[in-house]
Amino acid sequence: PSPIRLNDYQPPTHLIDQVALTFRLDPQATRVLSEIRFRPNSARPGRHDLRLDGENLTLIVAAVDGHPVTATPDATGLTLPAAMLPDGPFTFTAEVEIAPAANTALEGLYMSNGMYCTQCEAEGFRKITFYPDRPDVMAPFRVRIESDLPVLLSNGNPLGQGEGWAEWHDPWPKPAYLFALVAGDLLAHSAAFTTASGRAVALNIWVRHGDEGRCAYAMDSLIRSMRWDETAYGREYDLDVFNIVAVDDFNMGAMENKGLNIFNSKYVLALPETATDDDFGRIEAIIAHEYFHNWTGNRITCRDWFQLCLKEGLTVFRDQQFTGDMRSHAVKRIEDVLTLRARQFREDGGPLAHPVRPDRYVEINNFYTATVYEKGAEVIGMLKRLVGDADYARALDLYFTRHDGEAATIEDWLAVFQDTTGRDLSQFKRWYTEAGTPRLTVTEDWQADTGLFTLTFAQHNPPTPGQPEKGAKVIPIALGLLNPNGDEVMPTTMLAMTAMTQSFAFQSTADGWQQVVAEGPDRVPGAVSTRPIASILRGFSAPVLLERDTSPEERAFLLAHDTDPFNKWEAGRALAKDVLARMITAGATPGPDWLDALARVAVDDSLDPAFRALALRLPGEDDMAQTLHAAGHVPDPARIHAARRAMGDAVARRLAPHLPGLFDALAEPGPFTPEARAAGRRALRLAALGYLSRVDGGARAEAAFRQADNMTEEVGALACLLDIGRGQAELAAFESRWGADRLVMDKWFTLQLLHAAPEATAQAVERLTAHPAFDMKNPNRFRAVIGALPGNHAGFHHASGDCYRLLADWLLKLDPLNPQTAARMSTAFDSWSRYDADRQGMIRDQLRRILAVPGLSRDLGEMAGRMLG
Ligand code: DPP
Ligand code: ZN
Repeated sequence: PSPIRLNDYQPPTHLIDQVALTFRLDPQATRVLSEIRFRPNSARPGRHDLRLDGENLTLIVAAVDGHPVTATPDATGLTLPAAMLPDGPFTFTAEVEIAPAANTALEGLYMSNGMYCTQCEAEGFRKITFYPDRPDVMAPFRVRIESDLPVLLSNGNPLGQGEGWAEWHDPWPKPAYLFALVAGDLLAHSAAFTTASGRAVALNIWVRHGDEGRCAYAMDSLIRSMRWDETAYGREYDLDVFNIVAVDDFNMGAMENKGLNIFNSKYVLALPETATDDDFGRIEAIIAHEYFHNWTGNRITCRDWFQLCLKEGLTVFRDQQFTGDMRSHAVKRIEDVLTLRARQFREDGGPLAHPVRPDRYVEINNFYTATVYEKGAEVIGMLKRLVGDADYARALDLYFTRHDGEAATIEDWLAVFQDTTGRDLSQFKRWYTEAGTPRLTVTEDWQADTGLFTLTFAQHNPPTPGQPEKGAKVIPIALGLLNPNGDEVMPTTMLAMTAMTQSFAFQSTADGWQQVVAEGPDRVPGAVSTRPIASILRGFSAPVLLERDTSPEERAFLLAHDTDPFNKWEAGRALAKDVLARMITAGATPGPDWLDALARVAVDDSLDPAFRALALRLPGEDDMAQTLHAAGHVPDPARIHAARRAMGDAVARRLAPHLPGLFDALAEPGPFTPEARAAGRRALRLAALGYLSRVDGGARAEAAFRQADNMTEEVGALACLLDIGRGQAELAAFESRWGADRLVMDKWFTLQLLHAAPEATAQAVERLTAHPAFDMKNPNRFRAVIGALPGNHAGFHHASGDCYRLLADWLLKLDPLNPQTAARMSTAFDSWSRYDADRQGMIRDQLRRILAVPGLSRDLGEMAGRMLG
C-alpha cells in the first residue's frame, strides 16, 4: 500500500451538523442506523463527490434525503457521486450490519467477556458505519442503544432510558474517533464532583461484578486530576457525567472518548494485595492523561493524524506535571528520562526513527510511538523552558480560547507561542519535523589569569531514514556552577543554543558567577576565583545525548554535591555505566571509589528513599547495548549479562553490612497506603532485598514473600528469588493463590520470562505459551509473555536465534487476529543493526520471513518493511 502524506492534505468536501445513531445490539448481527446531516464545506468550493469510509460493513440500505443510494461500497468505503448530492445541506441515512463477536482486532465495536465496547481511535469508526472518518470532521452526536443488557452507555449526557433502550446526547462537536459505546452487565463505583464554577458532575467507574471494590484509587485519581486541571490550566469539565469503563481486552492503555473513557482494566483496578506501587502510579497517571485529553484532544483535536503529537505530546506533558505535583518532581523526571532513553532514543536511533510530527504513514496505528508521545512531551518541556513559565501559561490560555472546538495543527500550536512572546519559532520547529537524537558535545576552557570559564557546545544531528541532512536545533541547556567546596555559585541558568557550535562564557562577579560576553569591549575584568564545576543539562533540559569528557572524580563530586536532583542521579548513573562498560569491554572489576560512592547514597537518610532506590538500580542490559553501540562497539549480549551480574554481586558485597539494617528500618508500620512516600520506602526496601538475596541465599526474600500483605512486596520478593535462580516453590504458591485473577497472573507470566536464564528463555516462551491460561486473543496476556521477551535482553538475543524465531512465529499467529498488537510487538526487532553479523542476519531473516507471508496485515507489513530498510 502506498503511504499517506501530510503534503496531500485537503480539507473535507463536506462538514456535518448533526449525527444520530441507533444501535440494535446483537453479537453476530448488530444493526447500526445512521442519520447524518451534511453540508458542503465552503473551504472546498465547487461540487464534490462525498467519500464515506467503511470497512467490513454489510450495507442494508442507504439514502440521500430519502432517495435510495444505488452506489455500491468497495473494500474501504462508499462514494456518493456529486451528481446525486443536493447543492446545499442534505441528510444521509444508512443501515448497516456488523458482527461484534467476530471482531478480534478490537477496533470498532467488539465484545469482551460478554460486554460490548468500542475503540475508534484512530480509524475504528469506519468499522461501525459509513462516515467521513477523519478528525477534522466534528459533529454533535445523538445515540440510541437497544439491548437487553442492563447498562447502556455512550458519549455526553443521558437523555433517557427505558426497558431495553437508552439515549445519549453529546453536545460538544467531536470527531468520530472519540465516539464510544458500552453495553454490559456492569456495576458502578460512583462519586460526585463539583467544578470550580459549580457544575455538578456524576462520576462513575463501570466494572464487571466482583471488581467494584477495586476502583477506589482510580476514582481518587480522577477527582485529583479534575481539580488539578482547574488550578494548573484553568480547565473545567463540561458535561453532567463522566464515565469510565474497565475492559479486559484492549489494545492500548486507555481511550479518552468524550465523557466515556474506556480503559484497559489493568489501569483501573487496584487493591494493595493485587497491584504494585508501580501499578498504582500508572493508574494515577493514565486516569489523569485521559481526563486531561478532554481539553487537549477533545475540545481541541487534531486536523489530521500527522498532528497526533498535538494532543499526545501535550497531554503526556500535562500528566507528567500532574504526577510531579502529586508525588515528586525529581523522581518523576528521572523515571521519565529512563523511559525516554530506553524507548524513544532506541526508536530514534534505528530504522523506525520518525519525526515527532511524521510526514507519511501507511498505517496510522503504527505511529502511536514513544517519539510522538514521549519526545512530543519533551518538545513542549523545551518550549516552556525557553519562553518561561509565565509566557507558557499565557500561550496556553490563548491556545484554548483561539482553537476551542477546532481541529488544529502544529503550526497553530507554535503560532500561539509566537503571538504571545513575539519569538520566531521557525528554527525550533525542527524538533517537530526532523527525527533523530542530537548529540551534544561540550568542551571546557578555564583561564586562570582572567577568571573566564567557557563552555563550548557542538551539536551533531545524525541522519535518519529519509532525512540525511539536518539543520541546527534550538537546544535549551540548563546550567549550574559549583565551587570546589560543593557550594552552588551559579543557580540554574537557561542557555539557548541555536548554532551548530556555540560558546558561553562565565565569570565570577561581585554578584556571584554570571554569564558574560566572552570577547570585545563589554568584557569586564572578573574577580579572582577558582575554576568552577559545571552541572550541565540540569533536569535533562533537552532530549539529547550529552557527551562530556568528565573524570570519575568530577562525576563523584556531582553525585555528592549537585543541588539539581536529576543531575545528581545522572552523575551516579554515568559512573555506573562507565564502570559497567569497562567490565564488559575490558574485563575490569568495579573499583572501590564507585562502590563507596554508591554506598554513601544508599545509607544517606537525608535523601528521598525513592531517589536512593533509583540510584541503586543498575543500568539495564539493553541500555548498555545501546550505549556500547553508540560508542562504536558491537555489543555482546552474553558478556553484558555476565558483567551486569558481576556488578550486582560486587555491589551486594560492598553494601552487605548495611543491607539488613536498611531492609528492617524501611518496613512500613501500619496498613498499606499507595502514596508516594510509602511507595518510595518500599522501593528502597526491595532494592536492599535484591542485593541482600545475593549474599544471604534468599532467606530474607523467602520470608518476605511469605509475610507480604501487598502485591508490591509479594512480587518484589519473588523477583529477588528468581534473580538468584530460586523461587520455584513460590511461583507455584503464587499461581495457586492468584490463578483466577487475570491481572495478577500477567505478572506471574512476565516475571518468569524476564528472569529466565539466557539459554532457557526460548523454553520459557514455549512452556508459558502452552500454559492453559495463556490466551493470545487477550492483548494483556500476549504482552505479558511475548511482549516481555525483549526485556530479557540476553535471552532474546541468545546466539541460537531461537527467540527471534519464536517471536516471529507468534507475530504471524497473532497478525490475522489482531494486527495492531502484532505490529506493536514487532518493534523488538528494531535494534538489529547494533549486533554482530550473525544476529543481524538471523533477525533480518525473520523479518523477511514475516514480509513474505501472503495476506499479511498493513500494520505488520509496514513495520517489517521499515525495519528491513
Ligand atoms: N489516545 C489514547 C491515549 O493516548 C491512545 N489511543 O490516551
Ligand atoms: Zn493520549
